[in-house]
Amino acid sequence: MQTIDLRGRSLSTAEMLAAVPRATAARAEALATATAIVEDVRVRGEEALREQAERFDRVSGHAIRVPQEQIDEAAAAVAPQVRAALEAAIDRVRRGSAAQVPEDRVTQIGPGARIVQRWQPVGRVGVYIPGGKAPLASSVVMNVVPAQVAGVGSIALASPPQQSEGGRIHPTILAAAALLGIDEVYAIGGAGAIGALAHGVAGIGLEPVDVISGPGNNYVASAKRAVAGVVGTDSEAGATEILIVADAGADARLIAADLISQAEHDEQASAVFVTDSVDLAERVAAAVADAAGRTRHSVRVQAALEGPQSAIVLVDDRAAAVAFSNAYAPEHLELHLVDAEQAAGAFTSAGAVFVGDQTPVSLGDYMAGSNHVLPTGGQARYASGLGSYTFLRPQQVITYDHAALAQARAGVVALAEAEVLPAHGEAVEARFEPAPVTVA
Ligand code: HSO
Ligand code: ZN
Repeated sequence: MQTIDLRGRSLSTAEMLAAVPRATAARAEALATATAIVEDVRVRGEEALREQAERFDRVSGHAIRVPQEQIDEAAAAVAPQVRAALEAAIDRVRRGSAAQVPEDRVTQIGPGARIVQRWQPVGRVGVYIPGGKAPLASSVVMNVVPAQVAGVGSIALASPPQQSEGGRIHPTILAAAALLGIDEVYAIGGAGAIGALAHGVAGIGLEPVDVISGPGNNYVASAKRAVAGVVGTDSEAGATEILIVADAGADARLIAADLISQAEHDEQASAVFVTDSVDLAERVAAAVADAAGRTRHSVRVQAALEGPQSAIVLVDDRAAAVAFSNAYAPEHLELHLVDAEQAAGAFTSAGAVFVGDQTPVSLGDYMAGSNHVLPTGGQARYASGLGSYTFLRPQQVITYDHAALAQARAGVVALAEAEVLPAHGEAVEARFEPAPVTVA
């Protein structure tokens, strides 16, 4: 890993970001391709899906709507320890997600004037789970549970047909779906799946959804952009990121293990370590060099750690570490600090904050009860991770009686006249005029 020494320099946000630039996806070409694929599915439905499956997944003649027996079989066949872990994860994420459902609130603006702020679940959600480098069964849990907790009544899941499984989707993904009670599953991959969920596919009985969530590659992310305005989507997922802030007393071996754990996802993953201790920086560099060569996916891990997007960053002090982290706005932030709990309040921009050295990101990936779908690429400056609120729409319900309307009458008329929209005022005035006498 490269070491970048920012000590003695006072940098702007832009300069800090330029010091450790993130890998950027080539969006233009992917967007053009994904848009064409989505459009083809919208127009030609099942025929387009079958052609795409042959072209991209090398699969043909498969069942696009996964039969219930296959879902049941997958649940029965999953290894007992994986089943137990999935069940525990579901329970923990369910409890974590419950806190993300706001209470309805009533505001009394005046006597007889009431606003209810309520939270309405969307009607139908499509969850996309990729098949690529890793079968992300945990992502099934992280997307489906918050939607269920939000009260979404209808959930469909799509995942690519696997050539190695004879055109079925990955069995662990199917098992996770079964444990969550999902019975509407489609073997459709990539941008085509996003098009199918957004527009529906009449031939296979797939009804359009209201919100699509779930991870995916550049083409899937681009397809979500292509269906913007048709459905809601979760925030755009980029390569995984971890930023660790530590002080002199931290354990270099644990820091190295956590950097490597997220580098394992992708060659483009970012692993950034920020400290004011030169000694710790050297020990972490050595620990990473030692462990990265021995891990199962060492080629991928080393590519991520040697890339310009990963670095050990030396800063002057705690304040500089906070400033760097908040500017970077990492997907995952770990604090290995003596006073980690008190310090956490200052780190305001991160998808999720993992406090203390016994709270690794990989715990959050599976079992913490928090959600692992988090904003990447600096989106944590303005966006949040996936949660029950992703599937809820805040909606105001307004109720005034005649006396309360009378209180607001003059204000409506004055503003309506100022905006030269007199019919607005007249609509209120109509309530204060005697009803015309109708002669029979
Ligand atoms: N760390 C990933 C999520 C994940 N990890 C799924 C393992 N499985 C999100 O950035
Ligand atoms: Zn992970």
